[in-house]
Amino acid sequence: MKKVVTLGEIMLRLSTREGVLLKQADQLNVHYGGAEANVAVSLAHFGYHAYFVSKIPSNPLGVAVERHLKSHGVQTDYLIKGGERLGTYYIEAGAGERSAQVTYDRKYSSFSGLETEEVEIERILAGASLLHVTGITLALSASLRQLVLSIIQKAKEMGIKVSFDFNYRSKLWSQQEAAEAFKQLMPYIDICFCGELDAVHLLGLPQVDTEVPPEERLKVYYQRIKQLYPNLEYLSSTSRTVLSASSNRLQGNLFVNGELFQSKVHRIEPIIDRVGGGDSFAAGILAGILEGLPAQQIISFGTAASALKHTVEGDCNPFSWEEVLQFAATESGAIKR
Ligand code: KDG
Repeated sequence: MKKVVTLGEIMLRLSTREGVLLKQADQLNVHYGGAEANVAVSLAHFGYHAYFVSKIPSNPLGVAVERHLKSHGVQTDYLIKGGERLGTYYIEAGAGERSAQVTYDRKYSSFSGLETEEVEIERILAGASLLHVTGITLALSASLRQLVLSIIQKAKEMGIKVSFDFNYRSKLWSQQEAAEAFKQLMPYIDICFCGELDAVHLLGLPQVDTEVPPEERLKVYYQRIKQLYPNLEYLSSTSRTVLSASSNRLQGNLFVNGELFQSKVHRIEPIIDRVGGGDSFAAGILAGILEGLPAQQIISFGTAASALKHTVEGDCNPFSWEEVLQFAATESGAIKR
């Protein structure tokens, strides 16, 4: 099985149950999450040797987080131990028209202090087929921006596919800061997860008339991005219509060789937990690409993986390749590995 590498922060997640505000809570549910760790978990469940690179503290929370990763089959050999704390985040559950709220408590985390010199980049990348990083890491510190740039440059040199998910988080930085950092990386990326809003607000593309049908609009954006960055092989995103806190419509988009492929529209109801849905999607798309599936099957698989994630608690997707396949088969017929 192929070796894949993701790099990012894993955090303790503390969440209220539905109907309870954070300020009222006397109990919180414990999960662990972080976009790149979530992708590693999915890829491990799909059968890959998924390595997660990060820095965690040498304390009981560090032990817990490592156990969490191992319990999902993620390889933890490249976890660096040190620093003072595990980043934490809180989720106040939404209900009806009130959406969920995220509160970060992750400043000065072990990961945010990680320096490029601490990471054995060549050893980590040796034998890998894919490196996946996201914009969240870039938001956390200048030293992490340097590390991400160094690792993706080395991956390119070594002929490893590089995947980048914009994952813009407005609570971490401004659009202007993100735009600057993202543009620096774009020339090295093979697989990019970014949507229409990212194209306009982070890549600065002129807005396409909103009268143009959504599918055509997205195609225009993707064509323009591809003109700017011809290195991009795949561009992908989900289009989500939020119907309520517990109901969504979800469709996946994949742009490759100048063509846009879309999944069927999934209606997800009830949503048990939407956090990590994007990471599950990204992992599904990456797995489809690694397996050399045809584009229509890649997008069906990725979107099915995301839809399934919405039905379970926590940030991670625990479904195997076969389970996602079986679910996806209901829409597109058999997908063969
Ligand atoms: O994509 C899900 C992530 O947002 C979640 O797991 C937490 O990584 C996280 C973040 O920084 O928000």
